[in-house]
Amino acid sequence: MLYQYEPEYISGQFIAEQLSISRTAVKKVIDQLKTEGCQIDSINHKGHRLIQLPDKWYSGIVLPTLQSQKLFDHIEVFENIDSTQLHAKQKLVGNNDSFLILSDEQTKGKGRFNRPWSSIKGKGLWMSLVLRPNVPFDMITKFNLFMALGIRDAIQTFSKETVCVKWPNDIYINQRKVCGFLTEMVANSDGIEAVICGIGINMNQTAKDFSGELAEKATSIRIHNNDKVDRYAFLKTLLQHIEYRYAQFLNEPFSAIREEYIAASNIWHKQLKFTENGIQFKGEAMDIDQNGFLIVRDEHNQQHQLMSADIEI
Ligand code: BT5
Repeated sequence: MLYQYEPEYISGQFIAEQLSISRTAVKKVIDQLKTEGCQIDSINHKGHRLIQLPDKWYSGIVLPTLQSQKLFDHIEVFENIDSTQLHAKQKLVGNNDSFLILSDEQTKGKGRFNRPWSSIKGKGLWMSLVLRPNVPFDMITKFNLFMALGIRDAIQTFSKETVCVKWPNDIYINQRKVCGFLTEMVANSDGIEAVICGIGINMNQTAKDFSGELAEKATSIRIHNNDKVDRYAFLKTLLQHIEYRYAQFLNEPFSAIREEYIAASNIWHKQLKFTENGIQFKGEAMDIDQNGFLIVRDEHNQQHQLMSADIEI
């Protein structure tokens, strides 16, 4: 309620009436919120006003923020978890639900090929989205391409600098990675049972939050924004874009977004290093074909059609 009424003051009496609880209970919760780091201005005879939230997800705000979305049935919010992706995979068994898992921190965040994903507390958007598209399993690559544009567009709304897609799994701002995502699936011979899309977005880190290899490789939205990013506004924007791209994925071929995807990509006109199934080669990206495969010409003038690969820029 404090978030909903911000920047107005609301009285303890009003909160108590709305929630059918006692004023003592209201006071207890407000005191608790303050110890958690919520900045609340409380004035006698006037009430309480939210000034600033701490860097954490409150399910009481996430739920109303995402109320209008039609992508999933429920949301689970954690302060700390090993990996939202691992948890999502356990949760999808034995039901047909679509859902979202969010966490303030991951202790074992994973990228592709089990590479570690740095997910420090309160700074990023670490989430896994489980969807149930009724499509054959070879559509997973196409799904990834549509998601990339959705995530890119959402980040662009909050960034002063141009945000690019680095085919097939990364989002970049100025040669640095701001987001990595991966799409996994559970499938049987009839088709896909579930798609699990794990998305890691560096939202509010400052440069000093990145150490080791990330000091040179990573960036956050905040670094390219005038101010700290409002996590709820960003989450809402992201899910609106994902919802739009998911509907597009279900109804249209890749060719419908091919030109947009090519224009959003940052891999053109440069020497790149590719690793595909453990084999490395240098080359140049020439095109993305009608099916989303990357067409590459290597240094021996050989042409490759890649479905997925690691690219070093
Ligand atoms: C990815 O893998 O880029 C996919 C990352 C997906 C993470 C999300 S977070 C929510 C969900 N739960 C999980 O456990 N995972 C998903 P890949 O292309 O393999 O890139 C991994 C590489 O990115 C690492 O080897 C580092 O070089 C770099 N990296 C690690 N953490 C990073 C960060 N926070 N920002 C930018 N780069 C990072």
